[in-house]
Amino acid sequence: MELIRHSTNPVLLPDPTSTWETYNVFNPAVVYHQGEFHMLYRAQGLDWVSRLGYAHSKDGIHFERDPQPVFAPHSQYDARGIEDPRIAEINGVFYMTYTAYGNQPYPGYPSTHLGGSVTPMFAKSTNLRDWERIGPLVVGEDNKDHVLFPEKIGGKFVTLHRRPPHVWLARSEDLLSWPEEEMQPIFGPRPGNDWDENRVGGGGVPIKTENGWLLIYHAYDYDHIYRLGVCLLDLDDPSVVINRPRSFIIEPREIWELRGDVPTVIFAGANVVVDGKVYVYYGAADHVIGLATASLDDLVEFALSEG
Ligand code: BMA
Repeated sequence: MELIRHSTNPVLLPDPTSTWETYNVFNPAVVYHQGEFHMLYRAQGLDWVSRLGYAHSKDGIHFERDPQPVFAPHSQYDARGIEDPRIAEINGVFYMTYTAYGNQPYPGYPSTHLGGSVTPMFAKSTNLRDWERIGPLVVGEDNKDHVLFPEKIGGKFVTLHRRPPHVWLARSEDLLSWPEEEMQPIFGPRPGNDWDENRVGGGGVPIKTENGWLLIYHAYDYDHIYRLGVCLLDLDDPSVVINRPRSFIIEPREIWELRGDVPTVIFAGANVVVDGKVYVYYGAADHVIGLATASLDDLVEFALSEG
């Protein structure tokens, strides 16, 4: 099966009259709350630093944006940008996972070609506009694509994260301490399976279903084409992968997915379910935001299949 693109795409474009979202808007988090879709999206402007903008919508298609970003860098460890948010609501509090891109590596941080650092971070909010930083998952290693489950499991917060090239799971009592003994790899690239044979990373907040946690994840191949796929994780122990179909659910095809700031990228951190329909919002070519949907039943049926 494939996700169906909405006819009014892309749903969000850069704003050339702005200084902070001039060039790219992409990789959003979206939550559905009190009858509205709320989007926190990554924006790059004249200085190429990523900040998060806020937009909201009644129909999930036409979004109204705030004039200024709601979350911006504040230290040397995120000076180059706040990237790729995902938002889970747990007991009325919104928890955001995001990647802090710093201009200074932590001591011992593996050197990158750009000389900075990435840190998987947590923040929280009760109104989706004012965010308070909680702290990191880990520091000093290449780790991103972390996304919280929308409820505690076995009494603990559970997050997916990515130690290349695998998706890992981690557990915490309080979101502050993430013991290494509670971390484990749960799935990786599949050698020989063309579209997800190089790297994988978690997508939006896992969706709870009778058949398990439905996870939409991204992967790229040796041509650096980013696609989305699904898998099902055990409800009580999400480190157990119940099933993972062979094929993807969407790949770059439209011109705005094929060409942008980084070509051939579909990268999603948002999969909201409203009235049985899954709304997948994704960054396309690191330049604009697209929307594609599927019925939850169809996605689960596919997730249970060989695919
Ligand atoms: C990943 C992330 C995303 C980005 C993607 C494609 O590593 O950094 O922010 O969308 O690369 O460029």
